[in-house]
Amino acid sequence: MKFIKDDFLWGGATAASQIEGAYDAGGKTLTLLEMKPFLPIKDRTAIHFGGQTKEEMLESIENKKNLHYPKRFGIDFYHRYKEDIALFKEAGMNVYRMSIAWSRIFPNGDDKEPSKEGIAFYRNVLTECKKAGIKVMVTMHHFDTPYEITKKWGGWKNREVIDLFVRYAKVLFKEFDEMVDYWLPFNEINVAIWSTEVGLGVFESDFNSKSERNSAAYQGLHHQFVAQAKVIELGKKMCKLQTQFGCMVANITTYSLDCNPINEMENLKSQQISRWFFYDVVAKGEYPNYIKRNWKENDINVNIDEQDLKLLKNNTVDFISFSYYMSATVAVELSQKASGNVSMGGKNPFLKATEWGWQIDPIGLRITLNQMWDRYQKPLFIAENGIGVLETLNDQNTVEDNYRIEYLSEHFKQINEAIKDGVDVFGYTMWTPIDVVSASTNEMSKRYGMIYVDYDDYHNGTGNRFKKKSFEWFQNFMKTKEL
Ligand code: BGP
Repeated sequence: MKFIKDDFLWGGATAASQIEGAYDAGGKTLTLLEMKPFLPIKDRTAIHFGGQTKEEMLESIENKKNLHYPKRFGIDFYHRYKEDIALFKEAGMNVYRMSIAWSRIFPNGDDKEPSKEGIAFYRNVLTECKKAGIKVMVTMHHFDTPYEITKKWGGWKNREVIDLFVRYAKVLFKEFDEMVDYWLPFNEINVAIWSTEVGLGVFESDFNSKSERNSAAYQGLHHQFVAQAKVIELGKKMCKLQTQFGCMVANITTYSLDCNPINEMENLKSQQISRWFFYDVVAKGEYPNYIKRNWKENDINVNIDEQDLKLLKNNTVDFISFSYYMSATVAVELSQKASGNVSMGGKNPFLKATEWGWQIDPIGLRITLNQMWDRYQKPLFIAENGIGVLETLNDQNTVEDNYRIEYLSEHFKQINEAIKDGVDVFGYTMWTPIDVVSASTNEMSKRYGMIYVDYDDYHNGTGNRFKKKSFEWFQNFMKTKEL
């Protein structure tokens, strides 16, 4: 079967804090996640976002020796980007989604001038992509609020952080407009609600009650919505005409566990709160009523002024991007059992799962694309999709990752079907073209790449890159478009 859209963008996605390393080069400061030491994980299927408390993290940093911080080292893309971009080109990628680290541009949040070294590094990376004929989508914030902003302003719960972010975006537009095709102000903006540490640079242990915590999380999120709208407004003035601005939401598609209407209702509510709400605000420019009801019922208080609402309405996104790894099931009973703020949902007996319990569901991608197109009628982009696996190099210095080839090709087929259904989807970036440090587990050994990187969880290894079998498969797909 041949993929039907000729001008479709195919490539890979990475994030600064998981790939770059060189955590203090050019005056770069740390982010909260770069301060998290690696602690081996016992239960792979548990949700690890959030992880340690502020006290545990600070204590372990100050008092213990021999700790390792994987996100500070990444895979040393900072020094090896030329080699990596050459491999991306060789694979046939025509788009690369990367992120810029705020802490490389304004290491202290409010520096008088942006860092020259930071700007020079990204200029080199972007130039390399352009030379390789690869289009670029840049994420401005990928879980990496500088820790200086946490320390001085308390992270995104403070409204003043909006202006700091807009100032940062202004520098990016001024310096890089010519070399960037698509901008995403925030990665997985809904993560702010699941983990204030990851999404907002706010310690989870800063709160005394659930209502206080959730009010701060939604307040921080609102500040990010406003910041995104302001960045779009500014970008439309500063960037070349073809530049497009999108949102990025972590998409958890769910099904009702059975046909009991109370479970279907629970599923609808879960979809509204974990998924539609975020797209509704950035694509329609409105706060939907169901979220206001949810806030009222859960004693959540958010300050939103009239000016903010106007800004959101006038600066909606040009396109919608999302990550899609899995689907899950929802039932009233499961929600009651779920701890914390958000449930990742229950098991589906019809699906297989990865070692981390992520349920593989290619048809769910077609369903998702159709639902989103019906709801928003805006062009769609799949910003992340892939499979994390424990892998080792074999004697031939490769990995026979047939499971990844199957995962990718089954998802590609469902994108093809969605296009035939009439959905306007224009691109796909796999997570990831190259092994990087995992966002949620801090492990190197949760590998997603079609390129293997010789580092272990403690950054032992040569760092050398090796092509897996999926590299060749992807290369061939890009030439033939045969699935
Ligand atoms: C998304 C993030 C990525 C990424 C990916 C895989 O949530 O945007 O940064 O890492 O998920 O997750 P993980 O690395 O936790 O397996």
